[in-house]
Amino acid sequence: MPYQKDFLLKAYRSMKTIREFEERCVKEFEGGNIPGFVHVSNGQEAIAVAACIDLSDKDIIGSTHRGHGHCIAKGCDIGAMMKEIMGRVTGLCKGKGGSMHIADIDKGMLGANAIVGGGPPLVNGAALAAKTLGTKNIALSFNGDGSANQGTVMEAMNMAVVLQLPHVFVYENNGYAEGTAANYGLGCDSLTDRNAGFGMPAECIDGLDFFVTYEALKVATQRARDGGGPSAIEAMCVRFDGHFIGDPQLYRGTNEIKDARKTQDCLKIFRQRVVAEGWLTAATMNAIDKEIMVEIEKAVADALTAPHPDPATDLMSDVYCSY
Ligand SMILES: Cc1ncc(C[n+]2csc(CCOP(=O)(O)OP(=O)(O)O)c2C)c(N)n1
Ligand SMILES: [Mg+2]
Repeated sequence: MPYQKDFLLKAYRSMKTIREFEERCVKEFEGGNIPGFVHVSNGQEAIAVAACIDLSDKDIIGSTHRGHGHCIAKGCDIGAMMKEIMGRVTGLCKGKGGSMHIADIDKGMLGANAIVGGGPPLVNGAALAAKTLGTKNIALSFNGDGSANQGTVMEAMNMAVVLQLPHVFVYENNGYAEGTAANYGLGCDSLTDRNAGFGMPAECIDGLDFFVTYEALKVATQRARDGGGPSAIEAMCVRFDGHFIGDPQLYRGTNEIKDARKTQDCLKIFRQRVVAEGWLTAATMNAIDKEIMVEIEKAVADALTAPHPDPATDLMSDVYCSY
């Protein structure tokens, strides 16, 4: 078999954890337990996991406003994440960041980012540091289709080519930027052609297929590690929920989401493939599902009873960072 069993189990566990974590965030938000604004990434799990599964903690990723899946794929603790999302002091960022600002430097997770297009310039910095220090580590930015049209992203792509940085630009093309269709927001026919125009290898792949995505990422990350410079991968995918939890999604077709959940579910596609190939059994994956549900239940229960930050002591701390 072309993949180790441990690898397949890790990939499935990670994707399924993201799925259930996100579905639970929807419920907790609707129940009033999560403050602010939350963007979930269910439907896009294959890309996050395929991109991160081979990375070390020293390899850096930069995320977006839709970042829970990237954090989980990079190894962040889901208990600490749930506390962060619920604004608790024992959260990953002491409850001060919330859903859109989760960071975990120990895991190489540079941060989610509420600024669309804010990630790639920071990830260029991490890539430049790796190149300058000769660490052989790489940096990877996740980007939405909408963010591709931001000046910051284009500047970062150009700079990455000029400096030949070990930066892999991953585009999660889920068809929408808020309510704007990707093919309306893009001024040319193909994002991938435009990415290639910056002077880096660029390809468009099926982001619903974990294996296709993994193989493409493997080539791009190895190229970066070997000093071959940046690459861009546009992974086509589907956003199962609204732009934010509570989005009425009037801009989508009546059956679009229902159909996508039926026929464009990367987890179902993964399960069908591994069972058909005889690589994993349904029973093994069902057992993992049960374990994940227990972990998520615990993460939520712990978060709900965790203390909030204390304005008297926590409000003015962590405002500046010193190096
Ligand atoms: C600089 C900036 N402009 C606008 C916004 C508002 N905004 C938040 S998410 C978003 C759409 C992003 O779309 P995309 O990059 O495709 O990511 P997706 O939400 O599909 O994951 C916009 C316009 C923002 N947060 N930052
Ligand atoms: Mg999008």
